[in-house]
Amino acid sequence: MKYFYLLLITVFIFNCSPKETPSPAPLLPVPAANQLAWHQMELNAFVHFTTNTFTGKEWGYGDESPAIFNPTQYNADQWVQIFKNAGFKGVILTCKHHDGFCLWPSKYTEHSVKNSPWQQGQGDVVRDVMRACKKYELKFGVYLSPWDRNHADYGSTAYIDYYRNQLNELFTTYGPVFEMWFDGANGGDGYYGGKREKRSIQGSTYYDWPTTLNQVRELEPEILFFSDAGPGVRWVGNERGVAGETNWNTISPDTLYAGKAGIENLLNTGAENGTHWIPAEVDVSIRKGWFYHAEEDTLVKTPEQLFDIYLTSVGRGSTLLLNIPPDKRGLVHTLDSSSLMGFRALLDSAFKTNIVSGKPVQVSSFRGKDEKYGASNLVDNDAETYWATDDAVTTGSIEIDLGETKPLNFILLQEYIPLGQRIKAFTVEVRNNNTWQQIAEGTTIGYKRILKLNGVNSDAIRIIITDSKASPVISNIAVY
Ligand code: FUL
Repeated sequence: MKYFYLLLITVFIFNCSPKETPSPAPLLPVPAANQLAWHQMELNAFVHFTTNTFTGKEWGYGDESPAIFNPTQYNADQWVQIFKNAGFKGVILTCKHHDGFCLWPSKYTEHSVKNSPWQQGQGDVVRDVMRACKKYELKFGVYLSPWDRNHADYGSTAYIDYYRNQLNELFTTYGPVFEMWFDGANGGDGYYGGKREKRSIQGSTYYDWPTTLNQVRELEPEILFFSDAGPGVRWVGNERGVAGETNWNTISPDTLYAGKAGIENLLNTGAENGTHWIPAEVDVSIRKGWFYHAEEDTLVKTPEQLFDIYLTSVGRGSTLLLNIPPDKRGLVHTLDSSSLMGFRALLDSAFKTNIVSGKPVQVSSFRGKDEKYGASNLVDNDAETYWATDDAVTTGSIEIDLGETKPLNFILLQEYIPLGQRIKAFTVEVRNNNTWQQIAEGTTIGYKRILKLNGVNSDAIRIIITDSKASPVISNIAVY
């Protein structure tokens, strides 16, 4: 009998204790762990450096002599230290561009630094950049152009073996590698071991990417592959630094492949009901070209231009891959580094003081009336807590009292993307003399969305989620 009462009491206590409201079910597809880490990097540096730096070309023909590669004051540490100071989190190096010249002493070709006068043929740019990345704690990534205008076998299966051998060489000699770039460009003509002809390949099948990717994954399981179609990260569809104002991280990759024409608009916006999480990466050069050319010294993007690019890339939920090409000396030119430092200063000042941090927030509703999903999660500076609504609720409003009238320059919103990308449309309103006025609107949010508020004065701000694929889940709102 004693035990019976004990059991009754236990059942009673169990039923009275408050039930945990289950968190929202993920809205598939969701990012993999390596994609999530990539989103959080936000700013990466791209480095284009090869014989083009010395010939003044953008696409070397493939007949350049290794003898012309001879930087006089080369210092990869200088590059990476500048990138670090600018706030970059990773570096992707063109280990081989379309001209086929290899920046490491590959045993599979003579067309490499081992036949250059530079460091008496003992130099290795890939090794040096990797080491500098370790030193400055940036992640290291590689670009290995599939199109090779130097190689005699390009166009046949023998070249695919060559390409795979080189990947094997790179991934067993250097690393870890966080991202690998597969460029879709192919202009057809080239040196091709002296044949000097045009070679066409079938872009959808020639490279047999699945086999190649699996080979690399065996050596580097966490790697993210970039190409037009992913599978880890997709191209944003332009080289101007502009992600779609509507930017879904999702897309259906089955009919896409690197280099396929006519898919730029789709890549730019992604697809609301895409089957895979393949976020867009925004690649753009600080200069007109991808390689250093002295005559483009006057065309280095200004800090203000770089800041605008930040808003149209990171501010639209993408990661920015900004190309900074070393010059003929093998150094990042001061024009580029000054511009980068100016850019950093603009970022630091624009996003210095989040005036809604810890402020009182009112929301239209929150999930299960459970504080775990309450409004304060939006302004607690904790990326792991979020505001969420009940499953059936796909709209809502968030109102933040500023306590006094202040000029507002930017609003920054972040969805909790481990549960998928959900929000389709929202508006931003400000209050003045007790009257609300809409001052901005947006569509998707994703990992991060930043909207300009142009210094409008206000004593409260309201975000209205007007449409969402599923109940909205927002981890962070900041106002500057
Ligand atoms: C393009 C290439 O053709 C350019 O030279 C550059 O490498 C850019 C990042 O990708 O497809």
